[in-house]
Amino acid sequence: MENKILVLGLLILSVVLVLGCTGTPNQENNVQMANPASVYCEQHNGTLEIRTDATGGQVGYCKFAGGSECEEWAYYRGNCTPGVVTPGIATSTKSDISIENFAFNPSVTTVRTGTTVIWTNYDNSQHKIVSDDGLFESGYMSHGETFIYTFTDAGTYNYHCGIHPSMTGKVIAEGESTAIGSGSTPLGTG
Ligand SMILES: [Cu+2]
Repeated sequence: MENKILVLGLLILSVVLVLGCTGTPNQENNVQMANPASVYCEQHNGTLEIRTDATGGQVGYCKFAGGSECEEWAYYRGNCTPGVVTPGIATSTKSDISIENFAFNPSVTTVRTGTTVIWTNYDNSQHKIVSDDGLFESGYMSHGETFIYTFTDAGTYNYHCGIHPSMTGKVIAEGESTAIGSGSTPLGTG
């Protein structure tokens, strides 16, 4: 008789334990609360991109129309600003120059100010883009490597290959300056 009560008791106990476990599911909070920096980024026409860093932490980056980006909190605090602002320009602001057969193609490129020029080395030989006036320098570019430079001010920019002096090219930038300087209009007021 005592044994039966004991068995019954154990049964009840185990049922209670099982119910106890399944009755309180581990509720995961999947609701992502937008943080102020993320909201700030999107209010200023940025595109938020969440990346996972080396330690597995998540870092938000705010990407801008000009192709530049800021870590979202740095942007929120004003420690980082978009690199290039191209107000009112909706069409392409990129221009490609290929390096092929020891020549820049096209050798003369005319762009609007604010255009990012992308050089790509299609040769197996290394090349090195060097601005004649020292404004920019690519370093050694191996096959398939690219170098980019954004021309924010109007002007004629001659450049050459730092390895092969016979290779020359020219970028002519036309239009108003798109450089961010002191006294420029504040970003994202609309
Ligand atoms: Cu070269």
